[in-house]
Amino acid sequence: MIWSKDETLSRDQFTKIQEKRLSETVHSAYHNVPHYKSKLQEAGLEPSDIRTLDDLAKLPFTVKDDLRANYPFGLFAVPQKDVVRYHASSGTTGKPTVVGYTKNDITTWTELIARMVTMAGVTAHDIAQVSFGYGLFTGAFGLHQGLEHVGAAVIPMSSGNTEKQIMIMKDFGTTALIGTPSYGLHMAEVAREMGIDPKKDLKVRLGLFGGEGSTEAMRRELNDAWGLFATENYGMSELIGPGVSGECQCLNGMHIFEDHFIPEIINPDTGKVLGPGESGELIITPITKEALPLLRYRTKDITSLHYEKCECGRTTVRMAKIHGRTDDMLILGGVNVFPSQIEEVLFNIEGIGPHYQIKVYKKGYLDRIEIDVELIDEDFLDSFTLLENLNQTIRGKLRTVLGIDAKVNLHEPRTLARSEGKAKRVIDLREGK
Ligand code: DLL
Repeated sequence: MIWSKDETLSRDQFTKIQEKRLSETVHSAYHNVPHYKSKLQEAGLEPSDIRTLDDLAKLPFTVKDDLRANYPFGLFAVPQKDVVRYHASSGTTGKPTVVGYTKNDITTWTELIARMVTMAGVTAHDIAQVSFGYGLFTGAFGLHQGLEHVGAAVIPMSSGNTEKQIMIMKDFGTTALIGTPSYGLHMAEVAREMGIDPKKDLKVRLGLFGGEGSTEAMRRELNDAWGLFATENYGMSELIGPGVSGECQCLNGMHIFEDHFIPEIINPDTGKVLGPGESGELIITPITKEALPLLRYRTKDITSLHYEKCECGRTTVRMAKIHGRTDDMLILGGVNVFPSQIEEVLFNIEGIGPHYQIKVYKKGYLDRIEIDVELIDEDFLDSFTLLENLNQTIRGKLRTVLGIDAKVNLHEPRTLARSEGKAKRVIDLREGK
């Protein structure tokens, strides 16, 4: 089922809507946000210079530091009385990035999540367990309101307290699980430890995963562990929260809601706009947000855009899986590698579990990498030869597939830290990181 006819417009119709809404957004930003007025003036632009999609590239980019420099509400385009909700992104250091919503923004968000969950297969018959953390994080509230909007029964479980999650899941008959993919894997493991087979004893048929990267190998693990159908969705607090894009059941990439967001892909080093299918940094201009308009926001997420027809009937452009961030690329002995590529290699090796952590540090002038992985089978521990062979296999695969030399540490089953939200996969111990 398709939630809204606005997901099936012709390219011309999308262009018309985008141009009209882009112009409104630029006007609002210019007249209501001093930061944008001076940015546009510096670039020698008047709002009326931005009329068509071709004009978009004239606009300056917005970056996270612009939000930081205007903390907390400096980029808001509406008076405080019109704001009905605040959220903030966690941010590992310093102050969080604050975002705000008007009543209309909340309505838009709810509508977009309704589209996204419908696309993933959720209907009014579903019982949806939201296992994202409720609070300043946009994940839980965003999904919650859209799921209710389609008529699903929502269990606002939040993250953590995993045994209770499983109990509720069993007793309430949860059919759709909403959370990060890493937490999804952890929950399945806890269920099994409780003597519950997620495939046989639970009714979860859909998994809607997002908020962090995941590979196809991880999707297979999730599908196998739960006996569910996993889809992925993408979003970002600054842009709205979850609800920027999501996969339909054809699994052809994530459909972007183009009547609300204009996507571009740029070369992150030069800023040059790239064409369909080319990989680079995703830039998004939200075109219906009232409280916090952002022009050409640099997401730092690396993906590509695909306009070919999708069998589901939606005509919106699709973005490929995020295969890294411009700031999480590791350069090891001159080889560029993303943590997601390491994950893909690890997940395809038998005998090790899906939990891992990467440590990067300096030895002399060289960057070195150490990967902690976990054994699935305790029996390995009894045989030095088996352990050594497995270690060699992992190192060999990393060398042949990615060209990197890593130290691999094998750990006993269930000993590495588990995530209840976004997994911290990389610990960078190099100075200044
Ligand atoms: O994570 C919003 C969200 C919540 C999306 C729940 C989907 C589901 P932030 O905390 O601001 O917002 O983090 C945004 O998370 O720039 C990506 O790097 C990463 N991210 C989100 N979804 C995906 C995904 C929410 N499907 C940042 N694949 C983004 C890869 C993702 N990375």
